[in-house]
Parts: sequence; C-alpha cells; structure tokens
Amino acid sequence: MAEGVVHVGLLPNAGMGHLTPFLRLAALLLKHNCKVTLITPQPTVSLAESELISRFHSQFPQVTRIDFHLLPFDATSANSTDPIFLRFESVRRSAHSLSPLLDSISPPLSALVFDLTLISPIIPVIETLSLPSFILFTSSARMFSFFSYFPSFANVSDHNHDSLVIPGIPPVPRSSIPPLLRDPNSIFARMFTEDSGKLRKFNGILINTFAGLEAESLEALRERKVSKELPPVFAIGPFEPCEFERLKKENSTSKWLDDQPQGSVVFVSFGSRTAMRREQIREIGDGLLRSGCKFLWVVKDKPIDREEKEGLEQVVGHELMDKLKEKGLVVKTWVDQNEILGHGAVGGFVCHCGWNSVIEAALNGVKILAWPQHGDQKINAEVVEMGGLGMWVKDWGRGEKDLVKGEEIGKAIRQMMNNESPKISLFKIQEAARKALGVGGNCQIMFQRLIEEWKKKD
Ligand code: UDP
Ligand code: G50
Repeated sequence: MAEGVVHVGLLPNAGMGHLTPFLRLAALLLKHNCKVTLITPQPTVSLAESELISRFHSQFPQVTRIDFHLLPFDATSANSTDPIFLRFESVRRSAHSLSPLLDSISPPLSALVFDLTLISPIIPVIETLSLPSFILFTSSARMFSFFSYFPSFANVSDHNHDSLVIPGIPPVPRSSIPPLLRDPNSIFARMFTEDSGKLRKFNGILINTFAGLEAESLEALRERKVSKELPPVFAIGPFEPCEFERLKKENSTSKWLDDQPQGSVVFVSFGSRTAMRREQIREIGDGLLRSGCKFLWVVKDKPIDREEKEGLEQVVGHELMDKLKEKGLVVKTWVDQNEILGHGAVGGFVCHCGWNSVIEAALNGVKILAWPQHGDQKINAEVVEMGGLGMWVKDWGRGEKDLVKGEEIGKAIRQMMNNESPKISLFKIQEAARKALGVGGNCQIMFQRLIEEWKKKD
C-alpha cells in the first residue's frame, strides 16, 4: 500500500437502514482517498440489500468485498419474530469468527467502523487484533444521548416520572422510549442493556447528523454533559445519497411526478421494514383521498420484501384502489426515495422517522408529518419537531393498538401541506445541511480529523 494510505474496514449489520449509511460512508471514504474493505453478513435478509450491495460493488470495483458467513443459528430460542432482530442476534453470535477474517486482511486495516448493534461482541475481536475501532451510530445524536445515558437510569420500567432527564438536552418523554425496552427478554432490550455501558472501549462514534439539526445534543455530547466516559463523537452528516442507489429508469416514479404541479404531492412511505395492518392501510388510503392533495404512496404489506406475495389491489381493496388511482400514484415496490424527495412536485413527506429518511428530507428541504412506529422513531420525531423540520400528531400512537382514522390523517396532511405549522423552518435546515457539506464545512473537517487519526496507526 502506498505510504500513508488509510485502509478502513466497514462492518454493517442487517437492514437497509443500516446498510445504506455504511455504503454512503464508503463512498465518502473513497472520495477522501481511503482504501475500503466492506464486510457484509450473508445471505442478506432482504432482496433490496443484496441488490444494493451488488450495485455498490459494480460502481466501486476497487472496494474489497468480504462475505461474512454466519454460524448456524436456532431462532426458536431468540424471543422474537422480527427477521431483522433475529439477524442482529445471529450476527452477534457469529462475531467471534471475525477475528481470523479481519486478521487476514492485507494490507492490514487502519481502523474498523462497525454497526451500533455489534458493540459487545466486537470487543474481544478488536482487543485481540489491537484494531482502532469506531461505531457508526445509524440513528440521531439525540438517540445516541439516550443510549449512552441509559446505564444511569436505574430501571426504565420502575420510573414514576413522565420523562427521563438526560443532562444537557430536553428530557425524553416516557412515551418516546422504545417500547421493547420494557420487555427485558427482547433481543432489543438485551442488546441495549448489554452494550450501552461499553462505549469507552472504542476510539470514536460516528453519527450521520449535523449541527443545523441537532445542535443541542451535539453540544451536550461534546461538552461531556451526557457522560464523562464517552469517546469523541464525530458528526459526519448529512450523508448524501449516491449514484449506486439509483434504480433503472423504468422503475422510476418521476414520469408521473413530472406531470404534477410544484409542491403539490405528499409522499407517504414508512421505510424499508415497517408493514402496516390492513385496516390501517385502508384508513391511510381514505385519509389521502380526504386530504384533497395529490399523493405518491408506497404500501408495504410485509416487513421483508421477499415475503410480499399479495398484489397491491388485494391489499388496498379494489374499490378504494379505483378511487385512489384518480388522485395519485400508489405502488407496492421499492422506490427511489431520494429521487422522489428531490423532485419539485413533492411538497411534504408522511414519514416514520427512520433516521435515514429524516436526513434525506432535511437535505432535500421537504417537510415531514411524523408518524413514528417503532424503536428510536419517536425520539427521532422529537428531533424533527424541535428542529423545525416538521410536525407530529403525538396522540396517533404507534399504529399498533388504536387505528388512526382516515379523517384525522387527511386533516393532518392538509395542515402540513398548507404550512399551517408555524414552527417549521425548512429553508434554515436545508441551508445548514448544505453548509455542512460545502468546502470547509463540518463534514469535511470531521473527515480530515478522522483520517489524520487513522494515519497515525502506520
Ligand atoms: N428507501 C427507499 N425506497 C423505499 C423504502 C426505503 O429508497 O421504497 C430507503 C430510504 O430512502 C432510506 C432507507 O431506505 O435511505 C430506509 O432507512 P430509514 O432509516 O429511513 O428507515 P428503516 O427502513 O430502517 O425503518
Ligand atoms: C434498529 C432497529 C430498531 C431500533 C434501532 C435500530 C435503534 C437505534 C439505536 O438501530 O433504536 C440503537 C439500537 C440498538 C442498540 C443500540 C442503539 O443496541 O431495528 O430501535
């Protein structure tokens, strides 16, 4: 290897919400002249993941590809039916077999950047290899503050207060806490509890965020208010979507969008792994009709794409579907979300607040109507609301027990699209995002700092 070249190993875990930011980080590292090795657990859970990995390697043949084959795993003992959580657990249980794999990489790695779900199991590996290691935290800085302060809460379920106080940032309402934390035997709660106190073992934390959106959390982390034991936090976002993510022209929705007036369309999508109940899907359809807006709606019936068997008409219902076709475009496939958010016809986004989607909306200056469903999404929705990126109807809940009726959905969409929420300040956020990415912006500064640090290893 040419002298001084930095070689970074990237180790994502399952799910598009984890893989995508790792691949965007890979593209950024290549731009900064690093050598990159990508290690992905195989086979992938979804087709979308395997297709994205293929497109990535076609565009970047210089990236070394390592398939990480998992050890046999008995899912019946794991206390979950969620395919992504089961895969997290399986990767965690296989992690020790990464030692020989990473050790054989030549030239040796300068640093390993790994997924936030692999904290405990990666420790023996990096200690054996004396490898500098960094967590890519694929959620918000606010969620990271909650995660890193978590060991200081005596017991989340015993607490009587309405909110949890974290030094330096607005308190986290009890209702925003990821629901699975209340089930101590869930994969999520076990991972969270086991991992959150071990952050000092690592050299740094990378977060896809920027000060224009999360100034308070980033400052609290930098000033060590949240915890004195934290390694440095690098806000390296907003990550820009890349060329390899684009779909073939025939799968594009832009032809339909091209025919719609500027800012008239509401885009509705709940990310890569959130399927709604049939009744809720139909209420959303009803709400879209009642909103009076044009819409582009992505329907998901199963959490994993390989399991989608039924057609769109069957899921939505023929009668409703006929009405919907007159006012909007409804699909049940993977869409190019960034092409959509970047299209001038799109004026609003009904979003589950998966962190990648939030960052993509900020970059494109599209306002959000937050409808968080799982895990970290309520905490991310707080960022959306406090940061002026959108509005949130808090009493909608997570769509699990109570049905949110079409009437309410239509009303909230109308409010968002008509800019009736005075706290939204999109322009400011989009400007801040662009500034962070520009020459001399924070993103560049953070990368230079990181690369300097990685060079020291040689
Ligand atoms: N995405 C997409 N097309 C789809 C569904 C999702 O391009 O049909 C992308 C979206 O742009 C984002 C990622 O998949 O980059 C989803 O990650 P996010 O963190 O928003 O949510 P998750 O899917 O993990 O819940
Ligand atoms: C993935 C997921 C659900 C979920 C989250 C995921 C987060 C992010 C923060 O990333 O909340 C986080 C999760 C687990 C962990 C540490 C930090 O051990 O499927 O909620």
